[in-house]
Amino acid sequence: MNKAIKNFAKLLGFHLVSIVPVKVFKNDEKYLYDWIDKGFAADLEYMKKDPGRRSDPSKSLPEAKSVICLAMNYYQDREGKVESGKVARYAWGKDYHIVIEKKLKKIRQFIIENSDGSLTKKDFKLYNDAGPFLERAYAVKAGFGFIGKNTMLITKDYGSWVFLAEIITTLELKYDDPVDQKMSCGTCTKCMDSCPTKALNGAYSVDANKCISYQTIEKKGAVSVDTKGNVFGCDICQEVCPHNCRAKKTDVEEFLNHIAGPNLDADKTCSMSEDEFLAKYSGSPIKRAGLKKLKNTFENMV
Ligand code: B12
Repeated sequence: MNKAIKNFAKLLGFHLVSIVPVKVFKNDEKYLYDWIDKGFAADLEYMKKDPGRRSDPSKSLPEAKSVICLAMNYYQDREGKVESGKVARYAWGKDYHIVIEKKLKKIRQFIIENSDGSLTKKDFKLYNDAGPFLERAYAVKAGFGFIGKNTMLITKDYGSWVFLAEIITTLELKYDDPVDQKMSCGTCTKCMDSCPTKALNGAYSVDANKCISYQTIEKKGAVSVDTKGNVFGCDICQEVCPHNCRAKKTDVEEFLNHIAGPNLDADKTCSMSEDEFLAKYSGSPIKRAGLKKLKNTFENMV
């Protein structure tokens, strides 16, 4: 079953797959509580709600035994130098939540059909970003890579340009024994030095209040920092990372077929009606910020 699941996930387009037993991440939990206590979660209320669930999967699925960890490469090159209206790479094509959720459901169905008949959907939790789960901590356990000073999970083959997802199940599986890839940031501090708002206020620590990604996507009011031409998300701490010399162009069609693309035009965006916006960005992550916020971010751009 271990091999069959991994083969099936690869066929669906996942680039990394590893199956590990459930674990409570006590150390990472400390970092999470500390991060919340310092106010670094800003207005991300979902991060403050019962944080203990994030380090202990059995709080969401009591009989949880195994975690199938998955990663998907989404990297694409930005051609030419654009100074304004930049969109973070993760949002150029179709929303990864939609793309990945479909595939997670297919894997769940595959497992149900290929097991002894006792499993139902209730024996699974499918997580991808929105789940109450420390995804990066599990990705390290799965052997995908290490956590960099920019807090990103950095892999050997794709750098940090991967989305993470997990399937938690009550099914006991044969587990992988990931090899430690012995990678680290060493003495490099390029990400911290390059973050224009100093959101990376120490190694392994992001203050969401200052992070351009939070400011341009999640923050309810207007941006209060110079977003350096970024209108939706920010990739600076990944672009400067030397480990990302290993980035490879994604082969996922849904990401290659652009909806928003690498940048938005200020005039076109600011003259759009709400209906035009919803029609153009249906299925795109851009919808999360909403038209009002995008217009506002353009207006506040230096
Ligand atoms: C909240 C959140 C945000 C917030 C806060 C970011 C943050 N660093 O916490 C905001 C809105 C700012 C954000 C931005 C982005 N995000 Co985000 N985000 C999340 C979310 C939902 C939770 C992260 C979390 O738990 N934060 C709490 C802190 C405490 O945890 P952490 O940063 O992961 O830190 C871990 C380690 O650093 C470690 N740690 C902490 N201190 C120390 C100290 C030492 C010494 C050591 C060794 C370790 C260590 O402990 C923590 C737990 O393992 C996850 C999805 C998920 N469910 O996990 C996606 C996720 C982390 N985001 C993701 C992405 C893609 C982004 C952006 C790149 C998007 C963009 N281009 O704009 C940026 C990157 C900014 C950055 N450098 O983090 C991906 C990252 C994939 C990867 N390769 O790592 C995730 C995993 C979503 C996904 N499913 O793919 N995000």
